[in-house]
Amino acid sequence: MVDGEAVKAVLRTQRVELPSWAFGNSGTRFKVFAQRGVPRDPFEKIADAAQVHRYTGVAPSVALHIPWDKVADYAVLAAAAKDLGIELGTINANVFQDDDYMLGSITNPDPRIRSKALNHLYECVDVMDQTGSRDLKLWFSDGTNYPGQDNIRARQDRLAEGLQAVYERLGENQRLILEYKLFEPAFYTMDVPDWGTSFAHCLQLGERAKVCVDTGHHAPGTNIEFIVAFLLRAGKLGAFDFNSRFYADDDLMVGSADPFQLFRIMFEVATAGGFAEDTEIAFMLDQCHNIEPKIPGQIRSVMNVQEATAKALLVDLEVLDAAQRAGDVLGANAVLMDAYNTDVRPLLADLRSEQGLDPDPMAAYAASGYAERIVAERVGGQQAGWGA
Ligand code: RM4
Ligand code: MN
Repeated sequence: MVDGEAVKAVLRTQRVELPSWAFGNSGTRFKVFAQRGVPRDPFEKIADAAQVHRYTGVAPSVALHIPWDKVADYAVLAAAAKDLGIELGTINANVFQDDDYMLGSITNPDPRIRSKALNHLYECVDVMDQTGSRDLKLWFSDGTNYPGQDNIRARQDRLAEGLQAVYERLGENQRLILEYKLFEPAFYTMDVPDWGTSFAHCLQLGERAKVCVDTGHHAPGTNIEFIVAFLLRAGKLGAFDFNSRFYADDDLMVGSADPFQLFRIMFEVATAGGFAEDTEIAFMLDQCHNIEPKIPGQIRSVMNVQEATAKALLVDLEVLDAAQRAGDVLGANAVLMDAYNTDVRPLLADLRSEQGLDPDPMAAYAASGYAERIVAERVGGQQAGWGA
């Protein structure tokens, strides 16, 4: 039996980073539905993120997306976050929303556009210097739609060159986190389609370049926990972008489509020591709440991460190891399933009470009146979002 107190001790140190964009309006390519009370600027986004931390106690940072979260003075934004009890986290670059990037950003055949994209990435490093962020997370929409459209190998060369230039620009405590995605928006080739491509580029770059596993960025049926185990063994898992998917990059709430998969991923993290207090893994959410209210959507997501983590930590590793060594297939599998089938909600409720939090974060937020307040206060102005 795994000791519940030991599980709680680890859960107390767990940190989940929230995406600023989850608080803005979002939608599909067909329609963005506006919700009342949605933030109109980065300050209101961090205020909403602080609510999630207030009721969960494990979400003390928020990732920014530049230029969506562009402000005149990032020190002022960082100070505002601090006043709210949170901090600014990962900086996400955006080289996918400009007409110039139609044929790619740092892999574009046109050197002028490559240099424009690179300058944006440098700008993001400058922002990191002001916010004190450790990580620069890069996701490229670059790729091609048609066979023969561009030279696949030349695009890899340009990618390597661009990444190298940004990597050299980073300070010694800063990291480059390279995300991959199999398709969309490009439909024939993506320049960073899979973990292997990201891994190979990160290896070439050096120690401070790591892979980001976005759980929605794989082909259906991909064994994501295998990828996680492999990257952890190689010391190259830098971050998670958590979300759920049924079909493509659905960006639904983590743990909603396949909680068992999330458990299996967390189990690999646990066995590799990835929940240590000084973990190198950034546990982030990358989600959109198109039809559900955003702040409770984030609270629910953080709770789902906690539940999967608690179950993973409940796996009795000694008994599992003995069963594995004995070749006891069913016994070993039963150890995992016992942990997965444990209802960890009472344990998490206890933990929250011990931490001075409400045992039911969803109910506590609903009762707080915050949702009604932002609807009343946030009138006029332009709501945050990226439009359809
Ligand atoms: C991309 C990718 C990035 C995120 C953007 C909004 O699909 O997942 O991580 O920053 O979407
Ligand atoms: Mn992502």
